[in-house]
Amino acid sequence: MDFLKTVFWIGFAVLVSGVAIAVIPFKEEIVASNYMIEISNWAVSWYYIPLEPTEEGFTGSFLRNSTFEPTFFHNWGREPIILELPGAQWGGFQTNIGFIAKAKLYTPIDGYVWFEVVSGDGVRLYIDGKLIIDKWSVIEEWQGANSGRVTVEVKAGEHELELWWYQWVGDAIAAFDTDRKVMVVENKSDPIAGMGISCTGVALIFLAKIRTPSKSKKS
Ligand SMILES: [Ca+2]
Repeated sequence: MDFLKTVFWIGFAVLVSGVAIAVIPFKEEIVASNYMIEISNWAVSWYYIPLEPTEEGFTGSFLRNSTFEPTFFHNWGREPIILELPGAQWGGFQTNIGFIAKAKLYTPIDGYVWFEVVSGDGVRLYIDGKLIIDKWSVIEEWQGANSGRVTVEVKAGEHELELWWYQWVGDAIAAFDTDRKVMVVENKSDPIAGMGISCTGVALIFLAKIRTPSKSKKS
């Protein structure tokens, strides 16, 4: 009898926990919201860099300014980069060139956004001065692009994106991408797990109740 009572109360406790898990939002999940970030065009400053960049960055002489779209993909291959810049009148740099680009980012709510950058060779992405993607190395001539992707928390309001990029050897490629969707943390219950646990509880209660009469008759 005592054993069956115990089974009954265990079943009852399991049932209550199951219902709680099904109903109470206890686990955090990152889900897409309906909000999008806005990004301005990039203001790009180009530099001629005679010396190989170091961990600190690159030093060079300013060439000119240009702009990029909010998200961009430029693959110059081994063609002179200059050819795609409007009003160009200098050189035709295929190597020894870098840029520092800045764009404004606005998000209407706190959330998470992913960014991806591609470069051959080095690239660093900063948000509000904080380094979030670091691919600052010369890749070998025959290798593909250097790329990095990160999901970062961005608070509601305006922020500054800064992109450092350089081309040293081989192909030249520069890209920045994001789907602009703001993801948010949502607390969720787990109805399926809760239902499963509740069923176990109900089964234990039934077991205790069904077995009780036959046992009591025997005793
Ligand atoms: Ca390269």
